[in-house]
Amino acid sequence: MASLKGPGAPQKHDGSGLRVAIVHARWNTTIIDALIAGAKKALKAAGVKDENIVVESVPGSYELPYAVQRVYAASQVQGASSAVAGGVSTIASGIGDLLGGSASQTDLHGSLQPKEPEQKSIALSHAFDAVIAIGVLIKGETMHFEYIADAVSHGLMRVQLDLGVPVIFGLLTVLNEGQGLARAGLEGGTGKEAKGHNHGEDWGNAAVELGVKRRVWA
Ligand code: DLZ
Repeated sequence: MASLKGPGAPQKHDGSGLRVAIVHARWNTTIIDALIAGAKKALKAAGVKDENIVVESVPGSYELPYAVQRVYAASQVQGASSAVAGGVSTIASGIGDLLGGSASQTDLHGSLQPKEPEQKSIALSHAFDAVIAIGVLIKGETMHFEYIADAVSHGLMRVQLDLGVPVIFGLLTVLNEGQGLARAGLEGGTGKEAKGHNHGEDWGNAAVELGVKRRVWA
């Protein structure tokens, strides 16, 4: 019998004109990586172009609301300046630089050299149509989990309402690693034997649906 859970049969939406950001935490990387892969798979299946999917990371889930806010704001500035310049332009510095991430590095002689920028090319046609925030919180022995889960949930809701951009809630709040692996399609292992539903795919589909509907609702 089909599961009663879930968003029902997937709706079909054309994502070919959308720009989507994925902002993810790095804690619990194995699970995170699978969720990102699932989200990207769904975005691409809906027609979102590779160059219009921008991925940015932060250390932990607690950092997600601020990072989503900044990543979206940076894309608004880029979108506006490219509109003034008359069309689509690209930069080769990566959105990390827009977040103040162009760190310096020390060379062999001890002097500080600017770090080579990552060569990510970002199409600057317009601001992101949706942002997917991905994090995995695993309950420990203290109240830490409850505080972060609550703060991040409220933070992400606030960001999407304040900015008027869909922020897809990709925060898993699980009681143990097994529950996280199962929700990333990694039940039973990380190889070919892996099974289970990857929730990242749902988040990719939700980003496309909301991105398209937002234009209609504007
Ligand atoms: C500190 C912490 C702990 C204990 N657990 C998690 C977790 O399960 N998942 C997660 O995404 N982040 C965790 N963090 C890190 C916090 O989210 C945050 O990065 C730090 O408290 C620094 O603000």
